[in-house]
Amino acid sequence: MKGEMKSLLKLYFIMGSQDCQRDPRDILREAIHGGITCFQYREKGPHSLKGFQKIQLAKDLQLICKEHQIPFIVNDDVNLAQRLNADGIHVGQDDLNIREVVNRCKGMIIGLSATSVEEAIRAPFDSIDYLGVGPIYQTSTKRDAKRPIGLAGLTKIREVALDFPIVAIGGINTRNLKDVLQAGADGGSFISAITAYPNGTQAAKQLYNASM
Ligand code: 3NM
Repeated sequence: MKGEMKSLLKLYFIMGSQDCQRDPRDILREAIHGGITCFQYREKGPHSLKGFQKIQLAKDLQLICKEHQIPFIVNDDVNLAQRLNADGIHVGQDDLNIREVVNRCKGMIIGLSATSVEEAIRAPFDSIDYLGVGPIYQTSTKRDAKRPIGLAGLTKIREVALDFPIVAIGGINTRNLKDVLQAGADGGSFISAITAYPNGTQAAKQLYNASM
């Protein structure tokens, strides 16, 4: 189970409409063809969709994931994850109480963010499936991101998490992905390293090559 989770985390693409200059459906299809292993729908922050439009886009992206057997994980919104019967839910430390999420999302993949060793130590390892650790590097994608913890911070969290599945986040790209994996992450997650490029397939392929 842990091994399976780790392979799903290898190339973890995250986005919402606010991250896309073109149709998010096209970007997701391209990224899947380029080799991503997991997708998180994160419709959040300035210019994000609300209400019906958010749900409609979620359904479209979920269908694309289903067609290609890629796990569809919802960021933060437990109601949406339940309504769509998503494959998983990812929550941060400031989002809902993790115990409540665990109770409400039985059977789903559950991801929890950790930005420090202290947060990682407090994580309910037997009730969740993976930790999202970061920001590793500076990111301009999330306005309220904490200070980067760097590779040293990642390595410290790896030490306390033993062999628990970890995906790294924040400023990860083709140039630094290998370092992040060597510092202890099982995979990298990305927004701008895919959405900022005109060809999502090529961007994802280059990330895949950089991970090898
Ligand atoms: N969460 P990019 S950093 C969504 O540290 C998100 O928890 C972060 O975007 C955290 O790959 C981040 O473009 C943004 O840097 C990641």
